[in-house]
Amino acid sequence: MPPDGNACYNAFVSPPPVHKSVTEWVDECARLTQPDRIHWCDGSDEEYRRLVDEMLRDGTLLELDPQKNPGSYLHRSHPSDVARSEQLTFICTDDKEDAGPTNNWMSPAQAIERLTPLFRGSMKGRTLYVVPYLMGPVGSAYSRMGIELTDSAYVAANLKIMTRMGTVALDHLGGSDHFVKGLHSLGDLSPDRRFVCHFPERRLIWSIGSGYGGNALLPKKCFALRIGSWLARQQGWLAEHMLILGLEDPEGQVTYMAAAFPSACGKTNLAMLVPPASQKGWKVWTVGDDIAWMHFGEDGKLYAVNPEAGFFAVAPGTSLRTNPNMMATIARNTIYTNVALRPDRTPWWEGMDGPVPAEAVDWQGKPWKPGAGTKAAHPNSRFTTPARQCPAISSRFDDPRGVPISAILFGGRRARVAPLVFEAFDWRHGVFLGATMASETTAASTGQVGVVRRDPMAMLPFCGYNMADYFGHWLRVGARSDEAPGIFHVNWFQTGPDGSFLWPGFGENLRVLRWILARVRGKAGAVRTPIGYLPTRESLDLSGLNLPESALQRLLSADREAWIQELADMKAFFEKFGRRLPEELWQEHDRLTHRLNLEAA
Ligand code: GTP
Ligand code: SPV
Ligand code: MN
Repeated sequence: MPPDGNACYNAFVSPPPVHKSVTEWVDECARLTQPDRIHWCDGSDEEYRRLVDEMLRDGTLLELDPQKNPGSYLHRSHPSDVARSEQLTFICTDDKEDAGPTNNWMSPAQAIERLTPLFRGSMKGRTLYVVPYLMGPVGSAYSRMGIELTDSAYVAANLKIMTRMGTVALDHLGGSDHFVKGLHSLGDLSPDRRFVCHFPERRLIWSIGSGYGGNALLPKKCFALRIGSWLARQQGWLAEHMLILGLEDPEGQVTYMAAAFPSACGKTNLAMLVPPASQKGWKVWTVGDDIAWMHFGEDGKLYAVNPEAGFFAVAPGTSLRTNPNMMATIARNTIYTNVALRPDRTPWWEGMDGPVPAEAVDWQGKPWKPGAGTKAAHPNSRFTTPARQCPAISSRFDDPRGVPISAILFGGRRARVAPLVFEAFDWRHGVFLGATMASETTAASTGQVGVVRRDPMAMLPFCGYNMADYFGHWLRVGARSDEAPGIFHVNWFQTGPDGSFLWPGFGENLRVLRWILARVRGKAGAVRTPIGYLPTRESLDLSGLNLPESALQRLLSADREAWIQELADMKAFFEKFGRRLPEELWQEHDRLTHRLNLEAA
């Protein structure tokens, strides 16, 4: 037990019985950060209400209209702190090569030296919340434990929604000391003193200077993906930036799929898809919208669990038309971050149903009117909402065994080049498709928006180790199984000459899921092309869409010239990894080159 009356803090809520390594670490962090109080979170509803009350009092939260948005609140971040900070995110492995060319690296010693002065006394006058959390279903062999120490009540409240928090997590830990440590402080919120550092060899995360989502909610990207991917390679599983959905056919059979799209590229929307009226009898069940932990079972099948318990999802563009399931999910008990506020104290964002409000308060708290030339909601404004409230939540959401995955989809946001859907020839070619995926950057990360970059498996910002080794791991795990899922590539985002989307997207994406399902069942036609199998016009249900021939042409074919140009960029990307890149990927690159050139001849 930590000593009572320690000079570093003047109030102490005593910890529950835990392994001594937990209390020792909490004590060590408290000596460094010097909070006024320490609060051990039990994860109860009552505790959540107290956190909210405290934040309503100090202005961290504003209450929304209790009739129209019961139990829901608005939080406004510091304007410089509204997206993940990839430039300030570091992988701190002993050997620089283990972080690889796509990650920022600092040595552990250097990171500790740089961040220690920032953490020293950073919690003075504040409360240190000890947040134990469980990632994954209760009772699952695949679930993992972490503890976040944070001086942000907003973070603690978000974690109550996003994870299985408190007592349930400590029960999972039992007497063991196997947990991921995360220390987080808001610091002074200055981007000059902001760092998100990962020490995978020490199962440790240090984050300071940001209160925003992926920088501050350490279980999400920091643990479930960066530390998670490291553990996954050691232990033979996969930690991926993927949604998980169940597609139910008109006979009632459910087939599960996982899909990796980069941030703000449509995972949440696909995971909650509502089929259009034309697709009678079909249904999509949501298992997860952002992260999948996947293990090959003894039967050779790949099983996935969603480590999270809530959704931290993009607000702009969310509407009854695009995502009615999400609109129902957020009807109550939701924390909104950086959206606009209407005069009737309801949230608003660009792309929501109904008229644009004649006046509103924008995400920075300033008066806003249409035509102001600025967005009312920040383009990366989000809401945090319990997964259990989703009308489409899968009955297997909490299944400790996970769900068997029949297809893996990779996809990006690409105005040109990538067709609507195509299938890999085999696992190895599928890994190549994932490894060479490219997408336009979005507002989810600080920096320029709309620039095409290679974002392998949508993991560029999230892989906690050398990506060359990550590709090798993917190649190995799939090669071991005869039951490995089929691998597909999708793109909902091709645009026409006027910049509008060629494909209607959202609910209509069901047509593509149906083709994928038919392919894994061996029941759909396809044409073999240099890049993979593309749907024949007859095999994809396009009825009633009335798409112009020019659009169909672009959606359903591979532009050879454009793909030949891609080859050089893929090669340049691969070359970054030097000799560490698995030979199989160079072979796949050679084969693609050969197929494209043969066709050209
Ligand atoms: P993260 O939470 O950042 O990982 O994002 P995500 O991949 O879950 O993306 P999300 O589903 O929230 O979608 C991001 C944006 O893309 C939203 O503004 C959506 O409205 C838009 N979007 C999603 N699906 C489609 C689609 O099929 N077509 C088009 N045109 N836009 C889409
Ligand atoms: C993403 O950026 O991919 C997100 C939001 O899902 S964050 O929690 O910030 O990572
Ligand atoms: Mn994400």
